[in-house]
Amino acid sequence: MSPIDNPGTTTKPRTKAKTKIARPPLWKVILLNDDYTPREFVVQVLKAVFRLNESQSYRVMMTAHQKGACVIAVYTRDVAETKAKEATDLGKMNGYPLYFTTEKEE
Ligand code: TYC
Repeated sequence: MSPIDNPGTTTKPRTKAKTKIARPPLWKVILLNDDYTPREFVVQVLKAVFRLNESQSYRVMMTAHQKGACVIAVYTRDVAETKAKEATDLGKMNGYPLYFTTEKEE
């Protein structure tokens, strides 16, 4: 607040070094299209692993279906890699080639 806004106050320059905490880099989880996994199965996996609701899941699935890939969400590296593996494994367990990959956000 300036001394004009609030007479009697002034702002001193900071002398003490303030520790800045860098934000951790974020990683994208990307859904890749394939020709075999049923659309409804993709939607179920998106809801279960990424906590998307029905319409968010449907939109992500359709974007991957039409464009080849779709970014689902961003997380810290560990979380992104764990979720991508969990989701890919769910497909594998059901005999589908469904694939999720991760990529560092620039
Ligand atoms: N292309 C699949 C089909 O036609 C559906 C699908 C959509 C699969 C998105 C994977 O990431 C995907 N049954």
